[in-house]
Amino acid sequence: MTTLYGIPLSPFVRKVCFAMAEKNIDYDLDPVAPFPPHNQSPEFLAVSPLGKIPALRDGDFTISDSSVIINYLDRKHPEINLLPQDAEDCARALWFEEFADTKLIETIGPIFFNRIVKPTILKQEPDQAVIDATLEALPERFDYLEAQLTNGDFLVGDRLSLADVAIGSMLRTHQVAGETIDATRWPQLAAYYERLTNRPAFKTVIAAEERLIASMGG
Ligand SMILES: N[C@@H](CCC(=O)N[C@@H](CS)C(=O)NCC(=O)O)C(=O)O
Repeated sequence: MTTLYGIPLSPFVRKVCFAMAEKNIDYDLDPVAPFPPHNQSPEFLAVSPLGKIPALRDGDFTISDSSVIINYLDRKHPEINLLPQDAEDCARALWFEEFADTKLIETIGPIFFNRIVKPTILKQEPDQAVIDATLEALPERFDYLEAQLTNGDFLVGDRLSLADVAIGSMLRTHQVAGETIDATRWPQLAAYYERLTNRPAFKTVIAAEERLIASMGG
């Protein structure tokens, strides 16, 4: 039995959900929220020593961190691989994952946190100044991605890779935060996101997430 710990509203958890759906891996979701006391129980800390989501249990084996989890799953279930075999393609896929998990999160996470997490989960007022400053920084990141999307349907090579699940998950956070990619300014990026979210695996994850959002009243 494989268990994924975390709520898929987290872009890091969703990234693993996209990866597992694309790889046809069955799992149960244990919806641990990334706040005390939920992420501080001794049971959860044994699986995720930093108290962060996502974490994974696969039989007796446990491991945390979205990048590490996907790397593990790609070796354990290599039939549909997300890390390309070719060294250069693999490096580029890891680069886009890094870009998503460090740079995109900086300019999308605070919008999502203030618009969604604060009012619906933490029952706090959003900070509009933070939202405005973050929105100002985002176009530069989208310009970069737009310039990378010149070689076909995917960021790396001619099929889906880790790059797409990582970037796709952050773009989904942008959408959940109430934003849309301006197709007149970033036509490649808007079309790319649309293609990704029309994939059956992405659709399944997004539908489950929509149910979760509806249950939160958000
Ligand atoms: N590098 C980690 C980042 C995970 C992360 O930051 N998760 C957030 C939720 S989106 C979290 O658990 N935050 C709680 C905390 O930092 O205590 C990964 O890729 O899994």
